[in-house]
Amino acid sequence: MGGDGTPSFSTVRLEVADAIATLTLDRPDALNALTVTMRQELLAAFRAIARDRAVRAVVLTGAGRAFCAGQDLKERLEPDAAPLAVELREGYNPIIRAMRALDQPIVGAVNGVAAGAGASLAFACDVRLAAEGASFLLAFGRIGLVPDSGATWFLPRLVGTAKAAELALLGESLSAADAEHFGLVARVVAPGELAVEARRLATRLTELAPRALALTKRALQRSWSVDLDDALEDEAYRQGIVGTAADHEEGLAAFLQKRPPRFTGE
Ligand code: LHQ
Repeated sequence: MGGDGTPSFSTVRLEVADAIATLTLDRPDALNALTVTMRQELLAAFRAIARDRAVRAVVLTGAGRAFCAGQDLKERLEPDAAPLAVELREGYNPIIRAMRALDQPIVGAVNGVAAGAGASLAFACDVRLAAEGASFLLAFGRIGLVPDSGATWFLPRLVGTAKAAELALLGESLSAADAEHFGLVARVVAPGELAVEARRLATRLTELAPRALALTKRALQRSWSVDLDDALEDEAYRQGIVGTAADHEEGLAAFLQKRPPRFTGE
């Protein structure tokens, strides 16, 4: 535990400042490949963020030259490695679920290669920025596996079915520029600018009404499994919740008084 109450870990770094939690995958020598410990710490970090009402936005990034190279393949060779289905059900899937269930929006700052389950982690973020030179690699097929950790769900929704099939089946590297072209990342920035730009984006998110953001995140997610009628009703339901909240009143007052709103999450 850090001095400010923020938990400390050995393979991920969690720093909270100015309502932003910055979560850094931190095994740079192995391109931030995911070990059992790292997955446990990553999940614990997301759970700590979920409990911290002071955090209004999250930045997920990697230390060193990679975002994340996916499963640590060396660890897979250890005699006590769990079967793959168990690793997924108990190790990976809870992380993806925690990211999607998180009220606070997650900005993925993809600083370098995002491969295998590392790409899935990037896909599970709400908004992605990439550094020039970053890339996405559906590396699963190269080692005789199928895409996992949500990749088959996120990818067609992010880039369309045709491009998703090409990326998933061929497993070729997608450059940051192409990722922007296909809508996989919001913007590509110079490597030296990525952290600043991600923070700037996160700061903008911290200035918005937290409950409205959380409900927007859920509504977008839910939209994939409902028809238009259901989505219209769902929007009305959610608007009924945030429409009676103090933050909506504050938003209206700020508009009329021509000043920036001060949202409290109430
Ligand atoms: C690594 C890794 C790595 C360990 C680089 N592990 N050390 C799988 C199984 C279980 C359950 C759930 O789901 C999954 C999902 C998956 O994630 S499957 C996909 C796993 N990931 C990959 O197949 C990617 C493997 N890595 C690569 O293809 C390359 O390293 C990339 C393209 C990412 C980067 O290439 P380079 O820039 O040329 O770097 P490098 O290959 O030289 O790697 C640098 C170091 O990082 C090196 O270590 P060393 O000690 O030799 O310097 C690599 O061994 C290590 N590393 N990825 N996944």
